[in-house]
Amino acid sequence: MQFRDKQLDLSRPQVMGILNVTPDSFSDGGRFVDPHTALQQARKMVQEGASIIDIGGESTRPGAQPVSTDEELARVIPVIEAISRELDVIISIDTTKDAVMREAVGAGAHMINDVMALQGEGTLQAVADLQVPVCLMHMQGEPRTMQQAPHYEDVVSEVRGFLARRRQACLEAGIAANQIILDPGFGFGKTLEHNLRLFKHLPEIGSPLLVGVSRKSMIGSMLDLPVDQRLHGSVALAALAVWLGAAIIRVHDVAASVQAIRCVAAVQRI
Ligand code: PT1
Repeated sequence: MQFRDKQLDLSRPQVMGILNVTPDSFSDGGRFVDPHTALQQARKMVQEGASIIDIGGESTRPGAQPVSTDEELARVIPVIEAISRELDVIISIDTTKDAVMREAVGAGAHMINDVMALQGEGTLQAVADLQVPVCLMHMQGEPRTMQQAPHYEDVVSEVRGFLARRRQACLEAGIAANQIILDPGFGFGKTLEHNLRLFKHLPEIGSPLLVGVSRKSMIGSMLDLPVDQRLHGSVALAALAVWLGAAIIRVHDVAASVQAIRCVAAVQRI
């Protein structure tokens, strides 16, 4: 897949490193708000094997409160500028706002990661204008309330159907078919059973697929462990997602995930 001036081979699994520049993120909140600290963390993730850095200035974890456009821009733009200047890596902007999408690509971002799948005002047009790859994610509800009472008749077919409709909306807006990535949205308006059912049926969701389960509460529920002790569960599910065909794995712990994924990919390719 082409990401502006950079090419990424999605026939091999790729790791997206998470860089939260929010004071309230669920697992590493406030640690990388300063652009210099953020750049150091990005550099470490690139050295450990990440091919994409996903920068987010608005937390979307369960219960999170929205932030203003100005606040989000003030957090992410200096970090995008620094990484774009200093590192040879694909920069993803995790946002639901059209203004942030446009400014971020102007500052050097290569792709859009939207947990609202371009349903926000002006976002379909922004991505159509910018002509960069986009990740469309499924969510039931909105972050503040999405875990209150998630409900599906058939979670796999509903998530697959939603993503197929959002892909179609993208095509009709003028976004190229080969620039669209799909994501079932683990933990976004889903119970543990919904998350596990989606995971087991990952190959039916569509492709190429991005999977993000790193340190999430689904792992906490299965293992009865707090967020700072979910590394092993996260790495196990990253490896399994690759086995089930995921192209991009979104993680906090890049070194551990890259090692596990390389081993799975070696078995897969023989
Ligand atoms: C994701 C994702 C994301 N996750 C994409 N972008 C988050 N494309 C942010 C919990 O249950 O999976 N895909 N951007 C983080 N969101 C959550 C959701 C964090 C749930 C934690 C939980 O603990």
